Amino acid sequence: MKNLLEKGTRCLIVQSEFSAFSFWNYVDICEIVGAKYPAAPLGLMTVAALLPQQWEFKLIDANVEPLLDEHFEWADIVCTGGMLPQQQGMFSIIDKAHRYGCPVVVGGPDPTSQPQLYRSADFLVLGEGEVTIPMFIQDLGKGSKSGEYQSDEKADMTRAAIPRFDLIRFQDYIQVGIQYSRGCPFNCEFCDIIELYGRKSRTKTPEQIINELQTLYDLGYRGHIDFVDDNFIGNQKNVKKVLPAIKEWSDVNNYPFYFSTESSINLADDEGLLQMMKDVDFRFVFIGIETPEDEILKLANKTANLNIPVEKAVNKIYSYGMIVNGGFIIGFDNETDQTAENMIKCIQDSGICMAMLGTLYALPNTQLTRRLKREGRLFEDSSTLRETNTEIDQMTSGLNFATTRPRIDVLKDYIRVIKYIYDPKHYYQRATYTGIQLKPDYKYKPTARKMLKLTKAFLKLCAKAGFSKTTGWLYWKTLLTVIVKNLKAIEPTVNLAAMFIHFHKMSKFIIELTTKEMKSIEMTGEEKYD
Ligand code: B12
Ligand code: SF4
Repeated sequence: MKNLLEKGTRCLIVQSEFSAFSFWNYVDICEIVGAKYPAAPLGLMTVAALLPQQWEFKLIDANVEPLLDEHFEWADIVCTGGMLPQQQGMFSIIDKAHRYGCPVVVGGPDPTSQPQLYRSADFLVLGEGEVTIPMFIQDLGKGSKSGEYQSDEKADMTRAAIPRFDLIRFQDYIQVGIQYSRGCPFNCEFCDIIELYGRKSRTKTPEQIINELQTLYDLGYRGHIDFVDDNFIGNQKNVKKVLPAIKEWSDVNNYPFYFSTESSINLADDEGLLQMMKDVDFRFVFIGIETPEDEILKLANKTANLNIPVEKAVNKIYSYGMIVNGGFIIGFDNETDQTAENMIKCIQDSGICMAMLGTLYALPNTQLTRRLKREGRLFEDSSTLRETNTEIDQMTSGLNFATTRPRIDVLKDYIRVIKYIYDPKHYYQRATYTGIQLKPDYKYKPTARKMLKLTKAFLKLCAKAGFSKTTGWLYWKTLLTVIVKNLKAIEPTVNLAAMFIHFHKMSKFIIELTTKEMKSIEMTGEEKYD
């Protein structure tokens, strides 16, 4: 067998496919703007940067191009990794690579959380690649044919490698990710971030971030960059150092990028920080709101959100030009008959269009999972995905445990909220509200070529949403209202209007699946449900 550490070893890196019905997989919007998938596979580009650089790499993202037999014929070694919804995809890549006689290396969040499921792979490289990939390479050099590598050590982000952005085609994606920090200081019961990455927010240095921006710039990338951090403001001291550095670099380079990220809701308390984000053109921020009910937040230990009026916080962020996308959860212990109503009011009053409402999912290796297990409530095989067509993300595969309220009531509430918030009239009401509140000051200006592409996309959108029976009138009314009341916010409002195409499709799918599940509970009876 070939010594795999040799120069020229051909390494196939595969990102397996996500379901088209996932909340995050807005393929219709990709089609309108001429891309194939929303987000580039940052984890695997990072892995490529950590593997021996004398190797030859091919990164195939099955979300943007088909994975072919010839790719396996080409390869000496295959690497794959990913999250829970990619489980079946990863299993089939392992099988296929073996059929072609290639050793397989797996890593990433799901193999790290449940390595027992991936023992058919030759090498399990778990946890943070910065720590475990060197262990794997060392073993490979000694001629090992298999191995499992895990470490309690957390990666020193100040020594992180620049991801191999050169391995993808930028035009396939709407956004490219970069990572500034890992970990989060909070301690929410259902969260696996703190288990995987710890409660200390470890950051890169401003110089590293500037180097990554410069690399993307030199490779010709322009446009949307997503900071994929678990909580961008988790290290408040450091984030205030990196933002001025980004501003200085952007000033010199004429603002070639605009940004989005994830943050805890206390962002709204810090106007200085909000201004710094506005100054470098942050346009979207995803916030885990989960529920507006303090009693439930307390039980879930989501202390960051306690006593914070959501509508006020969201409005503050709008006033700095950033659209708020929110994560919401139904299915917590302590919920009542009022929960659905409270949730609807919170989403509608704050104008959050992109409201990702899921049922509570006890992710493997979380405090919640351990508690439910102790209480005898966690279902067996609760985190093995069998039905790839229906088990997509927590919007369709949550509640993997016995609920305190009757399960059927939780599901009824779930459908009720989804139906309400993704009803065209209610959705467009929120888009109008956000469009009026938002105070953007966009710095990034697309090139003439990109502008032409965007104009084409806008016309396509007008044809699709503006002349549809369901949304036609609402679409034009929203656009006109925002043109009259807050012209500066017309571009983000158009984006929100576009996203409805995806949410409409996705909500119908969720309602259908959940209704089926409810029927099956009615037939089998709640107590037999497992
Ligand atoms: C950005 C992001 C997304 C983006 C983009 C995803 C993409 N295309 O890459 C979007 C928004 C689309 C997304 C969606 C979802 N996500 Co997500 N996402 C993230 C996030 C915040 C960052 C991912 C990232 O790029 N990290 C930076 C890179 C460098 O880290 P990494 O990928 O972990 O890779 C490192 C190691 O894991 C390892 N590694 C990774 N792969 C491999 C492979 C090999 C061979 C080796 C050796 C090592 C290795 O080495 C890398 C360097 O250390 C993570 C949280 C996190 N901190 O990672 C959640 C996370 C990965 N997502 C998660 C989940 C559950 C989802 C969703 C199912 C629902 C949700 N929570 O939103 C959906 C499903 C996606 C879909 N389309 O169906 C979970 C996964 C949990 C699990 N146990 O599997 C995480 C951990 C967060 C969470 N708790 O919600 N996600
Ligand atoms: S704030 Fe978000 S990332 Fe931090 S512990 Fe809570 S759920 Fe996890």
